[in-house]
Amino acid sequence: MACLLVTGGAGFIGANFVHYWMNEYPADRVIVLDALTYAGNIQNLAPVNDKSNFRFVHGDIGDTKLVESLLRTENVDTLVHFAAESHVDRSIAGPDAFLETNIMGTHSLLKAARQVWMTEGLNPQNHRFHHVSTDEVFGELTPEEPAFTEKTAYAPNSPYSASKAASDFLVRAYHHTYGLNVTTSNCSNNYGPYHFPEKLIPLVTLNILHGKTLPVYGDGSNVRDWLYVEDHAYGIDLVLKKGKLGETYNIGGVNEWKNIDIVRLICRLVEEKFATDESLKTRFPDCPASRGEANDSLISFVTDRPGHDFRYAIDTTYIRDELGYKPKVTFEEGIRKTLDWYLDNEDWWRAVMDGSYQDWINTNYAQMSR
Ligand code: NAD
Ligand code: TDX
Repeated sequence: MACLLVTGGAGFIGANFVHYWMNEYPADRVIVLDALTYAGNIQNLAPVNDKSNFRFVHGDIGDTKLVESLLRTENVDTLVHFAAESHVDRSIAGPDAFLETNIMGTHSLLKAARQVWMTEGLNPQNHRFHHVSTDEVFGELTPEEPAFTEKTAYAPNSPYSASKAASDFLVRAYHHTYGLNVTTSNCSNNYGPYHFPEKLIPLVTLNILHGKTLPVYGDGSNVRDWLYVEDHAYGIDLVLKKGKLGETYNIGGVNEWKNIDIVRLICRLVEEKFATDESLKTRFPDCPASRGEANDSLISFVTDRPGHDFRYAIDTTYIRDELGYKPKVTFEEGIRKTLDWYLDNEDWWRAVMDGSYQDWINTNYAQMSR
């Protein structure tokens, strides 16, 4: 039986990882450490909160003493580090929080792990620090350039990606210098349940339902490689089980899409849903599809993101050949599942959008944080 400390487990990918792990490995113990920033949502963990092998701790990864005490008292052997400031646009508007959490926060975790696992000798051999990172550290590609491999030089372009690159280097340094058992994964764009509606796919989905403008940056030709979030969890699982210490692994969907094509696809899938389910017209009267109109009439090309990376693409040869990784969910299937999830979980996104889940946290987290 393993005991995992999952940082940022109340966020989008972290929560999906917790659900994946507790389903796959029900005998393991999982502790989530999360500061519940605007992006963290305790409701994302509601399905597991009552389990005796789960614990939620409300706290900051920058609190090194708290992390050390959790590692000791819970006898943690595996730390999976998701906690971060993750939205590129916010990093452009205000980089400070990104440097604080993504760089200093990661360093705080590394210090705590080294102290407890190596200096104090709890799990001196059998420990793992897994760092969750992004393909954005490699910078941008032209349409012709080959996809990012693990050997591509780092060239981060936004304050977000620069802060993630710095954290990747710190993780590398703690392995090289101190011998901490680390692995890192650099993943492409994720989508799926619990995705915070400031990011492209949930934002577009919910704006269509409400008949609001769909803001497409620039001319919409920027390209991202999309991966269903459960397939990211599966990739991390393989790295934890079979990955080489000190190694980095790229995880991706080999699934490149122009932003404008994704937006048009979601417009079309919502129209299909409305055509087969009359009740949606009553629930979402402002959606163009409710009046039999085209959803893509909502598209508006807006001022581009400053420094907007043109294209990301991941070469997954290494993780495929070394660890046998292959995504399980096709894009068509994943995007339909995601749309269904948003239609089935209106309470979740309404609370996220009107901020009332923050009130809910204030009254309820004390009971959940134990
Ligand atoms: P998210 O913004 O949805 O969630 C981040 C979580 O971290 C939240 O629960 C937040 O409360 C928590 N957090 C933030 N600061 C904290 C702090 N100081 N202490 C403790 N908890 C804190 O992010 P996400 O999209 O789930 O991304 C998770 C990780 O995966 C990040 O490291 C991100 O860089 C990486 N990543 C994301 C994507 C993507 O497409 N979203 C792709 C590749 C890699
Ligand atoms: O309103 C929008 N309009 C738009 O055209 C938004 C929010 C985004 N976009 C574009 C910008 C990007 O080219 O869509 C693309 C995707 O944007 P985001 O959802 O903000 O994701 P991105 O900037 O690609 O970063 C994401 O993937 C890599 C995550 O937020 C990062 O945390 C992760 O590391």
